[in-house]
Amino acid sequence: MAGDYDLVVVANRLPVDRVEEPDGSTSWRRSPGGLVTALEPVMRREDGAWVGWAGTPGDPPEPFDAEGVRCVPIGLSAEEVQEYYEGFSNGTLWPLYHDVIVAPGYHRSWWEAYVRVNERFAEAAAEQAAEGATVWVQDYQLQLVPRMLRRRRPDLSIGFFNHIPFPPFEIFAQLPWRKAIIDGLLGADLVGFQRAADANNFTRACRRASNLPARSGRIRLDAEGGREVRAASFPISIDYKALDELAQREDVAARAAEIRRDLGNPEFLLLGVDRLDYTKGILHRLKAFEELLDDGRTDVGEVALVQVATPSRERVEQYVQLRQDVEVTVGRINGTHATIAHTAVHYLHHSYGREEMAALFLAADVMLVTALRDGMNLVAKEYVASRHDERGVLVLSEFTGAADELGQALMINPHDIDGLKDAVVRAMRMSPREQARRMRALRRRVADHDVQRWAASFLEALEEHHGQAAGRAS
Ligand code: GDG
Repeated sequence: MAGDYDLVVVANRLPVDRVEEPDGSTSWRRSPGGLVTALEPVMRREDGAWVGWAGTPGDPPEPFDAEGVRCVPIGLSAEEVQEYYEGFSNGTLWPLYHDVIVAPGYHRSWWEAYVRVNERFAEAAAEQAAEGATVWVQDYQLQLVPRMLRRRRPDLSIGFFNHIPFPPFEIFAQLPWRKAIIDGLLGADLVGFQRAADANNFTRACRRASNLPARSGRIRLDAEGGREVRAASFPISIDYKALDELAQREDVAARAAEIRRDLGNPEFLLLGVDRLDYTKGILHRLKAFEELLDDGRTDVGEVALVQVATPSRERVEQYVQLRQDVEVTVGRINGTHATIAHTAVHYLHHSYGREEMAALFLAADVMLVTALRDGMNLVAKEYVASRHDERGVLVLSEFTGAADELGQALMINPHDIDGLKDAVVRAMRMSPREQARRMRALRRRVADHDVQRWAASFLEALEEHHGQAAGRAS
C-alpha cells in the first residue's frame, strides 16, 4: 500500500521540537540544524514527509504539518530510548565508529531493541512513500532501515547517509552483528559518507565481512539479480549564506565587541564550541592550554579561552565521566592561573541561540577544533562562514572530515600536545595578512560547497544510480 509523498526523509529525530505554550497547549518549532535547513526547500518542492522520533518517550502524537513539511512521529518507550538510543546507538555504535576512543558495550538486549525500532521506522516510511518515491535515511541509528524498507517496497529509490565516520574493518570487525549492519545498509541504492576514506572502509567491510564483490565504490549483489549498490562520499556542509548574513548584522557585531569587553579585552581570545562529547578532544585542548600557561609561553593577562560545551547524552555513563574530568581540569587551570582580574578558562555548559554563537565566532581570534575523530565537524565551517572580516585562525584536527576540505587551516594532531601548543602560539601570533589570505581561501571553499549543494548532489546521484539500475534490470 503506497502513501502520498514523493520524498520521505527518515531520521532519528523529527526536524521540530515540541514547545509548551504558556496556556498549556503544545506547538512545534523548527529545531536549529543544518539538515533541516538543507532539506526544507527540497521537501517543500517535492511534497515531502519526515519520519522521526519527537524526542520524548511514550505514545507518539498524530502526524502533523509544520513549516511546510509533513511530520510523522515514531513512538519510543522509555525502555527503547535506553536500549536503542542511549544503548546501541550511543553506547555501541558511536564509540565503535569513532576509533573506540572509549570501549563500546555489546549487549544483545540493546541490539534487539535496535532491530525492533528500525522496523518501526521502516514501516512508517513504507506507509508514507508514494509509488516510486525517493526515501532518504539518515545516520547510524537507522542502518537497518534501507533493507527493511526494500523488502516492503522494492519500487522505492533508497538513499542512506552516514553522518559519522565508518571505521576501518579491523575495528568494525568487533561488532557481533557486523554482517546484519552491512546487509541493512545494502538495502539502499546509494550509501553516502562524509569522506572518501569512509566509503572505502565500507566497501572493504562488504568484501571482508560479507564476501561480496566490491570495488571502486560499487558492490554487486548476485543474490539480488546483480543489483549494484553505490558507495561514495558527499561531505556535508552548512547554510553558508544564512550564517554569513547573520554575522554581518550590526547587533551581532556589537555583541561580539561586548563579549570581548566583558572578558576584559584579552589580546587573544581562543574559542572551543562542542557538544560535550569524548570524540571532540576537549581534554587534549585544555591540556595544551594549561601547559602553555605553565610554561609561561602566554599568560592570563593576554589570553582567555572560552569553551562552550553543550550538554549532550547526559544519561550515558561515559558522558557523565567526561563532564567530571573536564570540570576538574577547568577548575585546576583556573585555580592555578586565574587572577582576581582574569579568568583563564570560561567554561560554559549551556546551549546558546544562533546569534550568540555567531557573535562568539566573530569575537574569537583562534578557533580550536581538536576532535580525536569527527565525521565532518560543522563548527569549523561555521567559524569560517562567520568571518566576513577575513580575520581569525582555524586550528583544525586532521581527524575531522572537514580537514579534507579546509586545507588552509592550521592542521594539528590532537594527540601531539607539543604540536598542538606550537600551533596555538603560531595562530595567536599570525600576521593579519596571513590570516586574511588563509581565511579567504577557506571562505571560498565553504561558500562554493554549502549544505544546499550537498543535498542536491546526493539526491541527483541517487536518482542517476537508481535510473541506471532500473535500466539494467529491464
Ligand atoms: C554529527 C557528527 C557531523 C553546538 N552547540 C550549540 C550549537 N551547536 C551546533 C554547532 C553545529 C552543530 O551543533 C554540531 O555539529 P558538529 O558537526 O560540530 O558535531 P555533531 O553534533 O557531533 O554532529 C559530525 C554532523 O553530525 C553533521 O553531519 O559534522 O561529524 O558528529 O552546527 O554550531 N548550536 C546552537 N547553540 C549551541 O549551544 N545554536
